[in-house]
Amino acid sequence: MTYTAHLDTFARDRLPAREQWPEFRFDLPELQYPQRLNCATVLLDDAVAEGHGQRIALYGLHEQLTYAALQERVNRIANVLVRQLGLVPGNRVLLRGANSPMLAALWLAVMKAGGIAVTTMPMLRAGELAKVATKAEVEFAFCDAALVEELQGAAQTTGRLQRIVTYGAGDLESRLEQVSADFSAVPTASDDVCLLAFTSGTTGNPKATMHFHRDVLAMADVVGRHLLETQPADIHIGSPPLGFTFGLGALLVFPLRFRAATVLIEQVTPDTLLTAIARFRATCLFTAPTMYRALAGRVGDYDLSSLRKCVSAGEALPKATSDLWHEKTGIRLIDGIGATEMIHIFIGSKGADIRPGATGKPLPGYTACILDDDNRPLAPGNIGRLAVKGPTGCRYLADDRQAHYVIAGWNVTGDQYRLDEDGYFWFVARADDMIISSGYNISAVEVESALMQHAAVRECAVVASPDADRGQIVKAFVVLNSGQNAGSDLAAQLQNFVKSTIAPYKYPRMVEFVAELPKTQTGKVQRYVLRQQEQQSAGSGERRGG
Ligand code: 3UK
Repeated sequence: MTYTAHLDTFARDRLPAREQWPEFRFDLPELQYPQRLNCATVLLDDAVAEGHGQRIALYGLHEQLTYAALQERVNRIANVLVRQLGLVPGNRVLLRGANSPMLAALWLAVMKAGGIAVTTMPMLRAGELAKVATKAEVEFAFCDAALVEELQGAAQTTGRLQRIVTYGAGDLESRLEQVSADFSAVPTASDDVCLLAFTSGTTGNPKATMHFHRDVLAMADVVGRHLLETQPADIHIGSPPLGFTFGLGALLVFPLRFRAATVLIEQVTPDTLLTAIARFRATCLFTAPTMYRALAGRVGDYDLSSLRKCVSAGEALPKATSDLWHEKTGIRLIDGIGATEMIHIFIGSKGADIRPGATGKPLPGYTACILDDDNRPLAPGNIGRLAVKGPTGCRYLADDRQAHYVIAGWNVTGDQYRLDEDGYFWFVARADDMIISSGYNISAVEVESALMQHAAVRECAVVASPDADRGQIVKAFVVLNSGQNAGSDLAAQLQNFVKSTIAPYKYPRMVEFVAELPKTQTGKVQRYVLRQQEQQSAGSGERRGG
């Protein structure tokens, strides 16, 4: 029997069968973790023991916490969990709130108490929260008082979530005064589950990915150490919620692991983000490609001289966006592909190794290849399915879809990629976003990247629209920059522009101007929503030319 500190074996019992696990590799010396490992000890208690207690760990808009103050806060929350609420190691604790120092402390306290954090996006509604609470069999919840209504809705429909403690309006705060400031971390196993992260896919039944204490440290020891080279003087900042593993790593785990600081702001808009970068003198920025485009237009109004690194993830980074940001700030974006299943980024490049337009090379500790339809690795130059293995990987909680993501030990992300002769990986499309028009394979993203180079275009999404003659045709949904006139003249201009930028057969035969694009809560464009819309209007005979 392997070592575990979990008295509640819910998560362990729902891991996929061993033969369905991906192959895990721990080739680097920094990935050799001891059998007993609590990630909160390494992230927090060790930092204080090493003498960082008086340095700032977390900056928020309303408070800032040193490493010592954070440790005390975390200990008190852990005591509330264990002594007042009765948490047993292995119990699930749902966390709901906008990014803030308190939310970060709550997450660390769940780790320290040996619980399992069920992180959620602040925008989720009662119906979605109900699915999460049911699937994860959640016992406890900490919720920002301002967001509690939807959670109470979920509690009513599911009968779960009977112990919700709110913060921000005094409930948790007064409990913290009643308990001790000392708490020793529960001696969890490195392979005890500590995090259930739901995938951002919005279709149907959500998938919960399961991550161990060692996975939390592995993302820091690969991405923080090798891609970002995080140093104690760094100050991280950005937009992804802590409920998205992109944000959890970038805005909490990496900075603490390397004794740096992080800025956690609740309402992220281009202006609040730029204001906070200037105010806190942030050094390392994390956000998605569309936000970089929005920021680029306003950088002149702010002092961004503290910024040294900027990371883009979550969606393909068009070369035009990378070039625009470079032109405006002098900083070349670090692109990285990550996934909730892999917990964080596994392919990316930094500094002089960056090739704008390519995602990059596998990070130290990871290997990647392109598989053909028979799951054989393809030679460079061919388009196929991206497959990866390394220290982290996919384990869905009790879900048959494990067999789709893990194939012959590889994690298969659902992305079409191409490898070049120099070992760089180039994003082609999400497998579902390939358009087949008159027998030609056309990548939606390639057409979008071309459109985006046109000065009138703010954002766009390209999808297949059913067509009687060609099977499918390329259709572009375009959001214009202000001051542009939507109309058939501009549509024709954009079509010609694409024809002169990439192979003419790829041009969008239909262009529709829209005020905004449908997006997931992690900021990804929902091309499938537009695709469905096209299928429905084709079915009902309502077709508009363009
Ligand atoms: C797409 C990218 C091209 C790709 C994530 C960083 O996005 C994250 O996780 P999700 O589970 O989505 C995974 C899918 O998103 N994608 C992400 N990054 C890129 N496509 N270029 C990129 N740079 O389709 C992937 O399969 O929401 C990102 C860190 C942690 C994360 N969870």
